[in-house]
Amino acid sequence: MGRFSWEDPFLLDDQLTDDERMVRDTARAYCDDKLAPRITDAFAHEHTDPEIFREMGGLGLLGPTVPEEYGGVGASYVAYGLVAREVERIDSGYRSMMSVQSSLVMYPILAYGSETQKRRFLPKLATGEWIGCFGLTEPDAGSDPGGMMTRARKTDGGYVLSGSKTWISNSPIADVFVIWAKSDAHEGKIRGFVLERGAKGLETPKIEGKLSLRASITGMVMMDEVEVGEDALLPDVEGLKGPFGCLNRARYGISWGAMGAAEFCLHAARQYGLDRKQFGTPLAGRQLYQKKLADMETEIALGLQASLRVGRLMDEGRFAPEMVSLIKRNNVGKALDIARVARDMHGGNGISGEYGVMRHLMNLETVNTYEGAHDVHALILGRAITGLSAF
Ligand code: TGC
Ligand code: FAD
Repeated sequence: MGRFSWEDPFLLDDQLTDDERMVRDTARAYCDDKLAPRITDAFAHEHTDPEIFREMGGLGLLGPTVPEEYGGVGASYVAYGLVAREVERIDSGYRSMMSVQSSLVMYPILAYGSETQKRRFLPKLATGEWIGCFGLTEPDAGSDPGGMMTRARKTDGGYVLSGSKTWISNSPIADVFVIWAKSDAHEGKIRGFVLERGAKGLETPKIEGKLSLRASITGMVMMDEVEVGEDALLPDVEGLKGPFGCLNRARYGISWGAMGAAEFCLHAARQYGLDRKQFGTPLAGRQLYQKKLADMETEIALGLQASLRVGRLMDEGRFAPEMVSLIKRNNVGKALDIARVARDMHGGNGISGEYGVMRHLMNLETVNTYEGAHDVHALILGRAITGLSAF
């Protein structure tokens, strides 16, 4: 007879390698010691601490899949997912900071960059000395990034970029900007450019007053005739498959991260129900309360197994983007439901910052929208199932 642990129902821990467990334990210890004590205050005051990049970098948590020669630790995608799960167990905003740097900035430079670009940017991004951001979304091009207006115009020595990106994580504090633009030198096809802080005509105003993801700073990237050299172009990719190649990795990480947030909510609701007595007994002893815990436990167990499976396929080079759409959509949607139920199970206390469940709920509203909205992933799957595009 096997053992059953409510904290690890399918013995996920047994399915990891020693190296993966080590990365997971490093991330967990850091999150418990350094991130958990900061989050309530950071969220309340909408404060993003750039020092967090340095701390994560020092532990090898930024771009962990990047090879050692460029400053990474050469970890597996499963290890990367485990890091996302630990970080998002604390807060989706902290995971956002980490996953943008890793999957949306370091990955495109590694996968599509020149040797000079890799050597210039990756080591400093890996240590967190430099902070990166990823500019795809525009005011009039969100779910449909192919409708972007940002243009790169060819000049003698390079390009001039004009346009504006919005809802860009990290942008107000970023040093490095991976920007996607339509290039007139490439028949109007989408190309990637790496811009640096200080370029004339580059502004990054903060978007104020978010009610979600308040520990992660978000802004615009406004480009008014920003001149860059030829060496700013990412040479090895053209078309939407450039940004989507990055999004596949980030969305995969989010599928793990959302389960981390959901696990926090399950643990919090369980403990609250054990401690809180009404009608003479602990709430956790009531059937309705237990059903909610059982539903949470089930969805988390299934979601984590699915992410692990896709992570293994990614490490083997056998994943398909639709698999990532399936787990990103499902796990985030389920985490959002779980956070809402956990908030309800905390009664009035559930709305206070102290218990954290309402913060997770508000964060997961963003996670459900960014990196492909919930319904957009349904349409990606619908197209794969029927062969008909319903966008
Ligand atoms: P479609 O015709 O489907 O494809 C155009 C080209 O792109 C290729 N492609 C992919 N390649 C690799 N991986 C994928 N997942 C790919 N999806 C598409 C495709 O093969 C084709 O290549 P080619 O060579 O034939 O040209 O394009 P479409 O315009 O119909 O796209 C529709 C749709 C809905 C799939 C897509 O636009 C979409 O996914 N929209 C959602 C947009 C999105 O996810 N934006 C994210 C912005 S970044 C962000 O949110 C960061 S938040 C980070 C944080 O803080 O954590
Ligand atoms: P829209 O595309 O206008 O969608 C609105 C609604 O319409 C959604 O419910 C959607 O599902 C639905 N919809 C859209 N198309 C269809 C359709 N064909 N059929 C049916 N329904 C449809 N972007 C970046 O590039 N970099 C970042 O770092 C980044 N960080 C972000 C951080 C935060 C906090 C937020 C909120 C967003 C961030 N984004 C970033 C932008 C994010 O990716 C977009 O918000 C997302 O892609 C959705 O685009 P949109 O907001 O324009 O919504």
